[in-house]
Amino acid sequence: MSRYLDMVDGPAHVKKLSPPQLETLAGEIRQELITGLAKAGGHLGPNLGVVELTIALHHVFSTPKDKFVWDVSHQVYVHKILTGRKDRFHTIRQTNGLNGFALRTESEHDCFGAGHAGTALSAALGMASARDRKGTDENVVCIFGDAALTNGVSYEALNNISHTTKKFIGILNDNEWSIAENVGAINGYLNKLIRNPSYNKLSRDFQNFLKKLPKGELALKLAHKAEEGFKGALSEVSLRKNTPSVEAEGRGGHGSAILFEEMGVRYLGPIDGHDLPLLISTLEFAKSCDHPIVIHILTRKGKGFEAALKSPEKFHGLGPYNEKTGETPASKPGTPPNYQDVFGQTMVKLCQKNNTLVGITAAMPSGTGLKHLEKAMPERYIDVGIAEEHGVIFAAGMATMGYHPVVAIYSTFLQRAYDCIHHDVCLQDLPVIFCMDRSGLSANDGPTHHGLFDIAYLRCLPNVIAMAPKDEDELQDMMFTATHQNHPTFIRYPRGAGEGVPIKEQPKLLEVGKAEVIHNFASNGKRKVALFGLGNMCSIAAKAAVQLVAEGFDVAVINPRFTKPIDAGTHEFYGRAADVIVTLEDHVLMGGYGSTVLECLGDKGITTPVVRIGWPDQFIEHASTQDELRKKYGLTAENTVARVKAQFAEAGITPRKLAEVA
Ligand SMILES: Cc1ncc(C[n+]2csc(CCOP(=O)(O)OP(=O)(O)O)c2C)c(N)n1
Repeated sequence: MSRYLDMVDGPAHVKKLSPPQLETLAGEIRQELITGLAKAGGHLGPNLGVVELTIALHHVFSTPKDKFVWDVSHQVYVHKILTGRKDRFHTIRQTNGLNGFALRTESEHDCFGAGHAGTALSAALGMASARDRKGTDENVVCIFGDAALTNGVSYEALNNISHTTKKFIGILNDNEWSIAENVGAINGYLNKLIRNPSYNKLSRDFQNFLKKLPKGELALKLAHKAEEGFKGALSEVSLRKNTPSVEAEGRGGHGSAILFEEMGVRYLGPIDGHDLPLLISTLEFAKSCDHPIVIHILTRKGKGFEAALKSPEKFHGLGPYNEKTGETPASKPGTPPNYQDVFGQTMVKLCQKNNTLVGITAAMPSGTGLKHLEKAMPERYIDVGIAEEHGVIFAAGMATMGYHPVVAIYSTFLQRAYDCIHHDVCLQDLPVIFCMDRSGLSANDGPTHHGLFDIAYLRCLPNVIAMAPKDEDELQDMMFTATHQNHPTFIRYPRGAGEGVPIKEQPKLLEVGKAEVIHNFASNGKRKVALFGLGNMCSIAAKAAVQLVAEGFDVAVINPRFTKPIDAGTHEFYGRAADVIVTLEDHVLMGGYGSTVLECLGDKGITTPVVRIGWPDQFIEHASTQDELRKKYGLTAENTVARVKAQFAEAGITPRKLAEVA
């Protein structure tokens, strides 16, 4: 039997369907999401939660003229399906496939790209302001989650709305969850809005609006009916919430002021975000408003898939799963532990011996591995919400009081807090430890999530100690070493599994600024190549070394360990001893570790050629695997060998002559 979904190629088709047909379409889309993502994974839970909302948005508004701005934009899969990308949906997050986030270059219906949280309200307000200045009439709709309200930027935008425009539509998609459970006072506040009967009814002007519609009385009846049904759902939602509500008296006359209204933005809600007719009427109303409005909708992450409803955190974003049961494949026996787990377990180990340590996450307990600390020593675990700037300054404050905070934030998200690192931590030379997971590629996510810039953005700051472990055991040593420093200390390590080395029971202290020579020259009269493999590139360097030795070179392999301060002595020694230096880094070449080496050698007047292997000066796309991208951009042992040989060839040293030297 053919599906409505098969007939929907664009938003115009969504407009033609009646409410019952749209309900059927919603069911079909849910199924498409569940089956379409099973093979390669993706953000299933958040997208199952916004099926009705996205359909209603496309039913009421007209993209690309109207603008939908999605916060984070991990929940745009349904939007992609409805805007001409249905046939490619099964390619999402894979090589040459659809990106997992909104992407301006992918579709004219994606008016603003994202991947980081908290940007949507500002971007949408910018669009509304531009529209007003131009005198055009597009609608700008901003869809943001409850967790976006843990992020400071969102409030900066809210603070500006009523002074900027009269036409602005915000949709607060409240499902109670960030990736993990949402945290902080705002969570309790939203809970209070949901529970408070004064808000749980249709506002008078909304009722008047409905009455004026053709078949308005019927629409009103439907809305009331939906409201009744919704109240049943509400008590269920309220029971699920275990956070205390905010009980302080506010100025709004209901025990608390409505935050949005106090900021000059009309508040409507909460609305059942799965009730299509009610959503459509509400959006029509919002469209007709001549004042900024926020509609608070309640949705359930994972709706329509039992396993996802049961485990919202797991199904926020995941790899392949069984489309019937939701089960995920067990990792293959012998798979080394993930860096994030080694980090989390080491935190527990270190915290048990050192009372000054605390672990801070910005809404990523699982992703960073800090959940291990949360479980073992909850009193030493702090989740600040999606608030990287606050988290870093908060850590700086703790450091002034004798604590040694460990801030666990992905490399890419730490970019948010750059000024805080500079102004609050480094300038005051405070002993905050930064553990930056996902330094390197986050292949399926793509350019918003690759952590390829941190060496460059940190190495220009005074007082910084920055390092990168070659394996999971060295991560432990580096964390231990960091706890002995009285300066800002940064450790970058990649996503995913470690190298499979044994992890010592007790970590050891490393000498700051000292590289590790893994394999020295044989001094056998052959051409000398010194390979400096930073972090996870050390194992690639070791592989390249084997091939280069087979090709007749004398090869040294060095693990630089520190990008700041770099080991000037060791670099100078090899700079003078080797015929060619090679640096390998999982980072952009511009300003990265290889640049540091060039500067170091240049300062000493050493002119030995330096072959730099790393990421080029461009944003790297997403792909199915890290290996595919490494191959494409030459971050491989094979390319290292080829580059070394090319370097000698350029200097007029042919393989024959090489053999002669040997
Ligand atoms: C600056 C930043 N920090 C952390 C993240 C990781 N992250 C992605 S989605 C998400 C939670 C989003 O929750 P919400 O906005 O409520 O949307 P939901 O998934 O619940 O629909 C987080 C913390 C991010 N994308 N950006």
